[in-house]
Amino acid sequence: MKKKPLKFDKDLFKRSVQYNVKTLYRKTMEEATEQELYQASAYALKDAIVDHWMTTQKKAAEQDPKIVYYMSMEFLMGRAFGNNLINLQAYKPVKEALDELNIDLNLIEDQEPDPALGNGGLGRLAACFLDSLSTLGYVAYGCGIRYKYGMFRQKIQDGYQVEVPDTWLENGNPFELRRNEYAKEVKFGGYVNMYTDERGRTMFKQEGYQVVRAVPYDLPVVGYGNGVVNTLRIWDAEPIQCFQLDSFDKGDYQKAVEQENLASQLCEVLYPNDNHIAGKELRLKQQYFFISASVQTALQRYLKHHEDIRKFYEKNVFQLNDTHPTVAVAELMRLLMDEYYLSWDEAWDVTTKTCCYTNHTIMAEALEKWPVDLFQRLLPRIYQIVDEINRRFVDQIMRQYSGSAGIDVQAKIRSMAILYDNQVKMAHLAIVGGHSVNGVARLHTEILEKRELKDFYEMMPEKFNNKTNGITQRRFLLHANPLLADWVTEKIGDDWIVDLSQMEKLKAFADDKKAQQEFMDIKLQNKKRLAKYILKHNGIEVDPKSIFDVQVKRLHEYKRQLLNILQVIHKYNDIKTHPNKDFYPKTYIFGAKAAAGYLTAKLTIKLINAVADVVNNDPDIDGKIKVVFIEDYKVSNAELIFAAADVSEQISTASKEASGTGNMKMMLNGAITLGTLDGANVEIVNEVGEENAFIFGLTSQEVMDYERNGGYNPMDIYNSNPNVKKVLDMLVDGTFSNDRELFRPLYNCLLNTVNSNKADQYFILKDFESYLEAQKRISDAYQDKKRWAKMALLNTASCGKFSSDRTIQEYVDEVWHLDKLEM
Ligand code: C3B
Repeated sequence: MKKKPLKFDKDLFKRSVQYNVKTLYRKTMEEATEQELYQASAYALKDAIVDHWMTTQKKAAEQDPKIVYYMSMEFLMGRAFGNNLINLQAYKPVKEALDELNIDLNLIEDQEPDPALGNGGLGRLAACFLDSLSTLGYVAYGCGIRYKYGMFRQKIQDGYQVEVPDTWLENGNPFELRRNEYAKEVKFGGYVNMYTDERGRTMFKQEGYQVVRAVPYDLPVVGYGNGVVNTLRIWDAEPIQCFQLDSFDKGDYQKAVEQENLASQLCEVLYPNDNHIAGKELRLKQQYFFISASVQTALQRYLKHHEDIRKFYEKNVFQLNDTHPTVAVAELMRLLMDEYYLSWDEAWDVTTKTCCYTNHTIMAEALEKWPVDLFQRLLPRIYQIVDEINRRFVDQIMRQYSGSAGIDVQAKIRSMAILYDNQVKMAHLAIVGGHSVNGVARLHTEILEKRELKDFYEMMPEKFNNKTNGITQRRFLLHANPLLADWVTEKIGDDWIVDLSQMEKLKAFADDKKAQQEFMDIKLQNKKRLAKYILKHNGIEVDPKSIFDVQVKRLHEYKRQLLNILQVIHKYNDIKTHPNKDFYPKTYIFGAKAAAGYLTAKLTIKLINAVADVVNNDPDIDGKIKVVFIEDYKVSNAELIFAAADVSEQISTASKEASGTGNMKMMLNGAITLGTLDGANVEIVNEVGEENAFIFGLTSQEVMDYERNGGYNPMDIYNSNPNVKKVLDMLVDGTFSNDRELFRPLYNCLLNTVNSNKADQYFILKDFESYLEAQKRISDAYQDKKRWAKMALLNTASCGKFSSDRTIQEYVDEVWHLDKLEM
């Protein structure tokens, strides 16, 4: 039976906008600025959402379903206004209402700052998961931090990245609700006192600590068309009001000031590192801060309607998004023992049955390890608990393996202990303290089991499972690409919006000439839309008829933007030396932020821009290739970019990209993958067929074999391959900079061992020829219009598996066991 669409009162919305303009700004509609009109509209929309939000709360209280707390340092939500309209099925009435008020919906949408409380894939995945949880009707809380400054805004000046603070809260956030009544205290530092309480129990008490007040702000997460509204709860820190005048006398003045400082610093800024840990003390404070507040809330919420805290896990599950929230294991133990008087064994039973951990990377520099002294100083009681967890776990290792023939018990302890080498290993804590460990794509999970976490897998195989990532089609097709969304609906109906496997039905149109033509026309329209954006923001004119070859993602050596730009340089040489060779025009589009302290990444951005300057302005090239670096890549412009991509560059060194999700977003929009057999690319190729993707390069097995044998010698390639030699020499011969030494570090990375990093540790030169050959196959394929259209269409038709709805349903069925809310 077809569900009825949600009701939306258009007239009420209209009146509410007018009323808001008046009461918020004391202005008439004509006087209001675009920003004010946005705010007034957003508040009006929030009114409509709040009704559903309250209903959801009420039903949840009645039905008492099991719920998930998705704990994450990052939620890269992107703009809320348009997405909420979509999920409320209110896009049309709101557009009409605004039209009648003479307000342009698109302009309004553009007034919203892009909430960027995340770095990249991991944060965006969390946002997609929340969307799917609501849409599937599961009760969930996202738990995170309300950073005052999110991911920095990127400016490109003279080709260099410049970081500008992201002041997303400048005008307030109309969608958020401050919840004073749920504020919590979080304690840092001091020491632990042991005492015997009146009932003769040994108790532990933290004293001499600093305390901050955690204040939650709730954001609604609207499900598609079902009236379910979940909550993203992000915490802000405030000082506790304890600044008493007599504190001078008590010598507490200094402490009071420190406490204020701590509160004001805690939630200032998101650390802008992706797949890399800076190891800063403040970061650990951030982690404990939002975890302590969230775990306290979860326990209290449960006890409102339940008696026995020992059964907490029957109604609650914590999913730890990478190791960043792992301190939750020890915090839950602490609260259960110190505040709710459970024994160690009872608390451990609850904790392990509640916690689950997702691993998102095997990059060594992303592994969280905290120095013991820092951890102990900052979290003395938590440290005691971790120490005891570790002691018991090491005991268990010894019991299990001592006396087993051929097993080195000490080696097992070295590789698995939580405390070792004066470090607290957060991944180990997460594995030991929970009942589920998952990777984010089949290949990634396999590498975890066979290599990275081999010893854990052997000891506790039942914990390990795979959950291949997914993305929400509501944002990345329905909102981002309305032309294609309408076309799909016209062909196969609109069930795909909540069931992406329906896309398969499009396969029937793969050879249909008319459908192919329509599909490619839509792509062209989207390319024109992006070309306009590029002209406006970069001042570069690009030809929408050229192949749009797109690599947008964080800048990281393992993602190999350098391989891409080296290939562009080669193409440039090729065109200059063979001006009459047949060549189909290509536009290479890049977008990427580099972590502020990551010099190689920043230099790569400069190189891309320098190459763009030379190539785009060389009359010999005559527009055959263009290079565009899109400034400030973020969720909002990503939506435009994905819709316009012909080629999706997914060229990480095989084994390094845990999954990738941009690959799925582009596939959904009919782009063809040019990639290595890495992460979820493997599964993409599996779904769409090898003939509908362009695969190249070393396999993960080959990469890992080289790594085991100490790498390879890139000099051999440099000396034997004239193409490679020429391209590399151009980095240091003044072609792209008057300062010949500017790009020397990149040249050196590729050819020499630098700071214990192997020469070309990401196998760029090793994969170079194979990559060129794949690029060539693309140009050939594109010139066969029918063939390309069919391939592109089949990509959209084969993306069913990559919906985050599927991923979430797998988590629910295999790990979380949540109950669906009945609305
Ligand atoms: C990323 C990985 O690099 C991606 O391969 C993966 O698709 C996403 O997570 C989501 O699982 N990742 C990240 O963005 N930040 C990290 N610190 C670690 C992994």
